[in-house]
Amino acid sequence: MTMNVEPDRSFDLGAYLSLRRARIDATLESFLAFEEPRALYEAMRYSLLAGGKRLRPILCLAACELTGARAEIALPTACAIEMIHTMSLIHDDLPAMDDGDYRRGRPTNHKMYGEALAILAGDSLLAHSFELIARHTVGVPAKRTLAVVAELARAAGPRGLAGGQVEDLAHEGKSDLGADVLEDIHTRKTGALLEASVLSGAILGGADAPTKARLRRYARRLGLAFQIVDDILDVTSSREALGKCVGKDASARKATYPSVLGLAESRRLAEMLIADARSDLACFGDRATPLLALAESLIQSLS
Ligand code: GRG
Repeated sequence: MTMNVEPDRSFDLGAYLSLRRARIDATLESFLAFEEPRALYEAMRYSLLAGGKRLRPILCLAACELTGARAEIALPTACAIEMIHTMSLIHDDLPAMDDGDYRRGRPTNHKMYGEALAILAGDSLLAHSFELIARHTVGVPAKRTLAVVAELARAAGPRGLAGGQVEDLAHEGKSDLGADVLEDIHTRKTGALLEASVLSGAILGGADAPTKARLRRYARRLGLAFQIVDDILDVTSSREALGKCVGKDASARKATYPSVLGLAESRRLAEMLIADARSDLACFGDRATPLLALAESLIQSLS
């Protein structure tokens, strides 16, 4: 049953997000200073520091704070997560994958640096992210750091991003997919990293098992709703508004939520998932305010 959780109207999500983004952007910059080979660092920094909503690191910090710990202890992990996400965007845009030419408001990585360097920039961001967690996580028992490494490696690998992408490519051009297949693809391709972002913050903060289970449910529902909203905006929004190519799903004849369920039903499903995600947080009271507001803002991005 969905519990009604009233949003805290006094919470200024816009101000919260700006502050968090600024902190994450500054830390990302410091974790990826130029070294040799300069061309490789340039390509890595080009996509990583190009902006982006920084949703995943913000979720990680918010989940850490929900446990009562300081967000600061999760900052290296939050930045590592953004590196893994950026790697997936660079690789997703490659000609062998989605063949995108515009991302985060600028030409895609391979358009700027060529395919070889784009692949290596993605690989380097992935490897660098784990080095960052191992070297820079302080004030946390090593067991928690190890659990975070396992959580993120799982999310990036065959059970997460990579596996979801393989499934997605395999189903290209098939318009008769069932909603269950679509859910499986997106749970891995998009949901796994969002889930791992929330869980990593909770693990670092020392969450107990029931807290982790509730946050995992919240993150799963949020992750699926996020992909549904992304699919809807690919149909209804513009390249200028999103900073990335739109309409590509239809031209690649991809099965998406709007193509399988229709726009209205997709929207209804996203709203239901967000309502359920919010009720997963009911027992946390005020400590869940940022996570609640983030879920709410996802639905508002459709209006
Ligand atoms: C090499 C281990 C390995 C994995 C790569 C390419 C790939 C496998 C997976 C693709 C994953 C992918 C790009 C999923 C789409 C997720 C999505 C909706 C991205 C958009 O996220 P936003 O809106 O983007 O948060 P910004 O730019 O704001 O960060």
